[in-house]
Amino acid sequence: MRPNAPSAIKTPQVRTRLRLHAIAMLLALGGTALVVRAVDLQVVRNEFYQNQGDQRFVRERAIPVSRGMVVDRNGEPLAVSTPVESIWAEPKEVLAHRERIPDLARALGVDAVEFEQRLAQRADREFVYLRRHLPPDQSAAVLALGVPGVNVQREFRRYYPAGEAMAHVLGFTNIDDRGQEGLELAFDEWLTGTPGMKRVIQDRRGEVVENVELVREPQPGRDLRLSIDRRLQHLAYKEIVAAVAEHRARAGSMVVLDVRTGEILAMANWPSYNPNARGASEASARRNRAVTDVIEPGSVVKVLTVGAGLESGKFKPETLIDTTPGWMPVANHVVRDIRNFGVVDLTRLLVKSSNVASTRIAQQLTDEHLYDMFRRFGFGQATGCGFPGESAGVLSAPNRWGPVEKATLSYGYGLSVTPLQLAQAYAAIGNGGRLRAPTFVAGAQTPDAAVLDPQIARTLVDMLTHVVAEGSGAKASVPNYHVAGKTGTSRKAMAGGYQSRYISVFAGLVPSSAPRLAAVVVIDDPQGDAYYGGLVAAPVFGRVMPGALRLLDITPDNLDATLAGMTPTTLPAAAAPDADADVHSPFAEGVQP
Ligand code: 59J
Repeated sequence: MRPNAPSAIKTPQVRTRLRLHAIAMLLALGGTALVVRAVDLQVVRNEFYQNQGDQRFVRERAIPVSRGMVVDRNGEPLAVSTPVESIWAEPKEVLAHRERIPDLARALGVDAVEFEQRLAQRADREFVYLRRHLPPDQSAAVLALGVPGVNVQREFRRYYPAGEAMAHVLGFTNIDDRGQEGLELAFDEWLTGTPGMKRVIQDRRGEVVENVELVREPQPGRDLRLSIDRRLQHLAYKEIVAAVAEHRARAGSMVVLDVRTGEILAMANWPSYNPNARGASEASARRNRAVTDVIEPGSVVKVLTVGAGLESGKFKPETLIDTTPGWMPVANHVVRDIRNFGVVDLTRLLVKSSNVASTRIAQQLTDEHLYDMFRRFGFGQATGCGFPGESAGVLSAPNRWGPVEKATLSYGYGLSVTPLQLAQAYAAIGNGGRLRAPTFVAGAQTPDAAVLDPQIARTLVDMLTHVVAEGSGAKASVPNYHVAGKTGTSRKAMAGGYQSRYISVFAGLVPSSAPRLAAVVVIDDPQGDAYYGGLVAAPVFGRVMPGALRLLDITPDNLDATLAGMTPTTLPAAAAPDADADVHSPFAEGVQP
């Protein structure tokens, strides 16, 4: 201790004062810090913390709405949304309880390490799905773990009770229940509705503590009633599957229309897929071929050529056409029949399916008239049924024709049509010459257009009745009903010309006396011994229609005379049986030009 430094000598009083001073200084400093901190929290960073608090506790939550049901014309379900549960999480919250992750991963059926990585990558998000579309009991097991930040959300999954039979027409939805294909896509807005929105207070586990307000009223999706008859659809699908299998064909389609309304009663295709487990299916199996795929129709369009001939006034039903010797040159081309049919009237033209006679009619018509006839019956234009991806087919304009194009068009080549277009055209013939856009919606009133004189339409139906009664369409016959129809067998055009591959077609109307149903059967590339339309496609019509007529309660027009004591009066007297009516006769080679 040094005497010359008295100031340094601290008395106990002085020491105490200093200590107090220091404490006061510290307190003052601390106070300042607190004030600064408070200002920081309450003023400077107020917004940030308020948001954080709000984010944790006040949330906007969607009020899920279910997608509308699709039902058949009788109200039978075709597409229904079943409730499922999706597990979601706030990644930060879960990561804050890392020790629970292995249990959680096990309950979710995922690898724990990958699961944690995934959460970490999405740590800045507030909402991450862990598993979607779980049955309620499974999601309950996950929730029972009580892991903070793990929540459940009600969602809907589409189920298609008619399975493969209806798959192409309905299409499907994605995991968010939005339409992706088919009618699910075409009517997506109608079916979807609008989810509601509410503001809620929830605790840290995501449980709703309080509903604060309704932000938006939920608008549930609306139901859609289709024109399809589910029972008839199953019948058509079953017979298409059977015919394709029997003839080892590549594909097959059938369309059944209500002649008077244009309603599509059935539309079936093979190959098909399971719409409830779509993952495994190939894209080619998912096409609604009846609407998206085109064929060269061949002979089934000859009835339009005959119709145009009658319209022209140059032909009457009994007008005779000489087809001898069964072929004819047209420019640098030869039009051939399978045999020499000799002299035929217009009914025989259809019964025998003479390419030569069709060509002779076409040669008497102007190009414009023939074109206009095909055009009026809907060829080359989408039908307006509204199906996504519908093909319009191709009908080239007369300024692009030469004599060969005109001739081949008259018996169904050089144009392409969908099975639905063919059915629409036949329905118009059956409907007294009034064409209607086909529709998938029950009770829809689509406008109709007069495209043919009703008298001529009636005459064509009667002629087509002979094709089934005495010609190549015999296997399309239906007990107790008169059937009108036409078979066709077209060689398939591919790179390198027309091949020894075929499309077998039948287009028909029933009952002939007052047609109610129009149906088209297309079997693509039958591989068996039989490939004629009369042997491959017509029998499908013959197997489906009895059930269809019964289901729709359509009165027979051909009851056994002993039962009903009546005979159809609208039909012309049956022609004498024809010695040429053998549809099994081997086809002469060398039909190609
Ligand atoms: C046919 C064609 C191809 C395209 C010919 C069918 C033509 C033609 C060039 C040979 C099989 C075959 C433009 S046949 O549908 O005439 O339905 O029960 O594919 O004629 O000129 O080996 N139909 N079919 N023709 N082409 N080009 C007959 C007929 C028809 C039947 C049978 C036997 C053809 C009675 C088809 C049926 O009416």
